[in-house]
Amino acid sequence: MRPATPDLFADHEPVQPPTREQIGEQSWVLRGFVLPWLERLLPGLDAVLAAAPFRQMVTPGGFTMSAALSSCGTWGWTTDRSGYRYTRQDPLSGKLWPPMPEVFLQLAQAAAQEAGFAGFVPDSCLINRYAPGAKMSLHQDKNETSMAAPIVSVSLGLPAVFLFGGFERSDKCQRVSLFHGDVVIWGGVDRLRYHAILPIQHGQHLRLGEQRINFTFRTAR
Ligand SMILES: O=C(O)CCC(=O)C(=O)O
Repeated sequence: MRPATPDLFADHEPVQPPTREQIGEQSWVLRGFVLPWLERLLPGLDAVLAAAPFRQMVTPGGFTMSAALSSCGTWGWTTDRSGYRYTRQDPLSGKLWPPMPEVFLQLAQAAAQEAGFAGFVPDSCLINRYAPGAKMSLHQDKNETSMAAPIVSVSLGLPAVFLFGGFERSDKCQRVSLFHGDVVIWGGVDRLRYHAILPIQHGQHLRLGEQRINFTFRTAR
């Protein structure tokens, strides 16, 4: 029998076995991969945000990013008028970025391994918060010292359209719909592919409300 009221604490997504979609020679989407980790992941997220709350950063060009950011791990990705870079300290508090919760590391490593990147050791987890209308413009991830490690990107909350392009800004992009619990991994020959997030549509996610949260795991140094 269906419950009379919806269970606000249940995940809305139907439980399906995780599937793997290849979007590039060394690029994969792991559908629903995060769902079994969620109950351990969200308290870790709360702890990181208590120490390093979301804030909107300014690009070197003087634009305020629509996504709000936080970070954990040894290195946090930051931007201001003087450029994009990784820092050990949170520029807001002057303190070290909070440590990466063990469950974050385990999830990132398990996802990387599933996509053929065994031995991934991220030292940085950028956390992006997108309210409806927020987006991430087309870019390459190239502030890292080495391109040997993959990027592991976790989606939670509202859905998004991820654009996955080529090696030139003008290359045609694939449109990949991402849902709560999906992970995208790209590395190796695909490591420098352009990518973007289209503006998030209005909606309510039963677990995370009116937002999309993304974790981007990288090896910065
Ligand atoms: O939110 C996403 O899925 C992608 C984030 C991203 O591309 C980045 O932080 O560099």
